Amino acid sequence: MGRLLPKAELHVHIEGTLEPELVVGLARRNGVTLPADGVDGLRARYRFEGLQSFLDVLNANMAVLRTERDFYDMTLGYLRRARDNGVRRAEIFFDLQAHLARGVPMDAVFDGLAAAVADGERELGVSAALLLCIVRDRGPEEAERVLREAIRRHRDRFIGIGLASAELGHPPSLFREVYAIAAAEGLRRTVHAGEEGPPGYVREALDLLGAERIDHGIRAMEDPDLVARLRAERVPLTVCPLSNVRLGIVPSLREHPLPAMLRANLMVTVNSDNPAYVGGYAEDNYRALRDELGLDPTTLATIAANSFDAAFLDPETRARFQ
Ligand code: ES4
Ligand code: ZN
Repeated sequence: MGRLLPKAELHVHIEGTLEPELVVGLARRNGVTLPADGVDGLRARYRFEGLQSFLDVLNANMAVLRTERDFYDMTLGYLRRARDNGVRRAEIFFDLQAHLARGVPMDAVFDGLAAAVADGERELGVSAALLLCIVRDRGPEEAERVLREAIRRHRDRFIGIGLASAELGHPPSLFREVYAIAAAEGLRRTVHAGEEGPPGYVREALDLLGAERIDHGIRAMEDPDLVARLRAERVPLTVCPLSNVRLGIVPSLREHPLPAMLRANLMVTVNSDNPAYVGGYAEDNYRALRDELGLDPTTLATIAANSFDAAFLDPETRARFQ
């Protein structure tokens, strides 16, 4: 593994790391009936036409997650594969609201995730931390209530929040109060914006939510003034090339804006997003950029260095893991 670039993965949804084999195993263990039979039946559904068609499949498969042990197994499995991809630091989103909505107790989610994070660091040498990901299409009231409860009961188990799921029609401006609560708690703040949504959503994330990073942000390229601002303020963008192609956000890797983003001197990082669904983990994304877009070793090393600069990481921990 020494030949792999050491990297930080800043944009990965833990529910999106559930490989079909584990979905089937957990369904059996928990007596959950799936919408398709077996690994091949599940895989046949992994053809997406936009973000919503992906989210529908992701949410259906999530039904197999019931117990603390399920969350532990999923997360430690991801951390093993991340380590094999050269990941030294992982900042992991989890969809707490989705699990609560299915009747999973909040403690089961946090206990399982946190135990895997601790074991991953000890047994695998991967530094990991959790980002509570607000499910934007469930609206700001529930988000606020769940965040307050998570802070009250599990504040020391997550380092920040994100905002994801269906972007269009659910602008960042709706979540001002949620992000104000997070800021007051000293939580780090990142926001999915400019994946399917317009450049204005990226501006809102920065101006109204105090976003410290933008997840995706590819549609910012449509707005030259915004590009200039992202460059001047060195706002990290957690770009997910294979995800964008597989979800049909961009037609092909050749047409992906990432090279233009690099030419514009934006602070780009490369991430897997939902590796079990989109055809690759962190190193698979780096390799595709090298093999299909011809990015040179210096550029790839810059992207990897950016990932540590953009991580929510104190200097001491960084020195131990980078
Ligand atoms: C997501 Cl690719 C993407 N975009 C927005 N929300 C998400 N949740 C999981 N994957
Ligand atoms: Zn995402």
